[in-house]
Amino acid sequence: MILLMLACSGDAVPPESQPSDSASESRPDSEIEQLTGCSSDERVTVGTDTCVLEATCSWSGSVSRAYFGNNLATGQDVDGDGRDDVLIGAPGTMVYGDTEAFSAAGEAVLLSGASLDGDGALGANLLGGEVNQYMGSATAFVGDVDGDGVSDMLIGAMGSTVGALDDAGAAILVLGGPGETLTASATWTGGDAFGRAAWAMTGADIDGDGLSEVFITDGIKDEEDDYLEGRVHVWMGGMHSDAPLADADVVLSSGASRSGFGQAMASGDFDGDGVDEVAISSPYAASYTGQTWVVGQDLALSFSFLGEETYEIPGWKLAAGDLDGDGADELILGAPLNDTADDAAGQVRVYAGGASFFDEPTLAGSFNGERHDFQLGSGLATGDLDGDGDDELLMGSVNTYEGFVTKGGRIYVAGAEDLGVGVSAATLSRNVNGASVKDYIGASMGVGDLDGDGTGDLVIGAGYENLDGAYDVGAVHLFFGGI
Ligand SMILES: [Ca+2]
Ligand SMILES: [Ca+2]
Ligand SMILES: [Ca+2]
Ligand SMILES: [Ca+2]
Repeated sequence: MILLMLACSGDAVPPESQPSDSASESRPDSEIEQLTGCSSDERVTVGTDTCVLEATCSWSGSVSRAYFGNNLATGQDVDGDGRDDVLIGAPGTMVYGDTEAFSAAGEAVLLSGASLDGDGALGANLLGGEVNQYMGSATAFVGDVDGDGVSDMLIGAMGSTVGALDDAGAAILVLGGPGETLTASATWTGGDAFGRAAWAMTGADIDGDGLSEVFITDGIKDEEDDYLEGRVHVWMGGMHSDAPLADADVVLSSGASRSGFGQAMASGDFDGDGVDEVAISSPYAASYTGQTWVVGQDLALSFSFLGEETYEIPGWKLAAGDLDGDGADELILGAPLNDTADDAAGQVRVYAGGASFFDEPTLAGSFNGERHDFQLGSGLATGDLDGDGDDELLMGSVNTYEGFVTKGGRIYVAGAEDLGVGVSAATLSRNVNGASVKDYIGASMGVGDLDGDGTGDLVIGAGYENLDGAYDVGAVHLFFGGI
């Protein structure tokens, strides 16, 4: 354990002992000893320079490049037992059929919060069924779509073949409830090769009828990996069946070419009227200054605001949370290439929620990355980690370096007491560091009350973590709340 902690601290491990991109796998995948749940009775919380490997509970993928935890969803109860759960995407997972194996068919797997009462075993899953389908390329908990009182979920499969179109992608609605498997209730399919359906997904009840609307992005990138205009498809709450995404109840597009509309989305009640809105980013709009839209019940693209500087990619990630406890959610925007502190040190900006939100967004605070190329804002999440009723803000910085550990990644925790304009992330007293070179932690994380004690628990996805010498197996680590 001491050696592992040294790897996290980053100054005692010579570079030749760290894996590199070009090295071949040193052992076959079948020998990977997976991390499978809670290994300790000690409930570890996040402090200063906490190592991700100190987590009380950890899970991992099963093969090299499974990218287990590359994305995850939490903060809602989707199996109906009263405890929050975690849906983990592992889009590179190898899936074994009766006669053949499908590489990168992918998987989404549910961790029921209640399983932590036992050994923390993973539960129901949904497996891909074709090579490079990337099931679990995105995951979202979307609230109660069908009105049975249980939250529902969306699973993206970016590489799904649709008709003759490779890589058209699909978004799969799985209704919540108890069960041994995750079963598709409706599959919404993309219509463009390389359209990459389900790039981003969220759910929110924007008309206040008690049923969640779902928002699904596609058309973000072309075959050259260049950004396109992007589209956001909205299905109103209720029962749904299989359909092309193009047949959604409403299709939003900003009309700005190569703007990346829908790169990220976040749902929250920004004006505090008790009904949710949805924020949608266009990080490349307005000549690379970026534009963030917020839509309400009428789904009109009538409100937006611009970024602060060109090429900062504002809205690469978005989040919503009530940091100050006034009943309205703040809108939080990550601009990982912002240069305020240093080149691409990155910045996270917090816009105050409240009755005047739609008059003009007011900056309630901003955090700057510590150093050159740290890319603060490459991941965002919110949740109440200390149980005081107000949300904490979690900010990822995927490109940190610490001693010889380059690109290990770091997650900073900030509370309302830390809010100010131009605060350096270096001054924050709670953070979690990636374990080793190119773990890139900070892109994937969330907060859910998994153990039911009333405080949120921090769930960290480390999709690029190595295990047993195998590369990018990926892992998910749990730190209990109650700081
Ligand atoms: Ca549950
Ligand atoms: Ca439901
Ligand atoms: Ca609704
Ligand atoms: Ca509202």
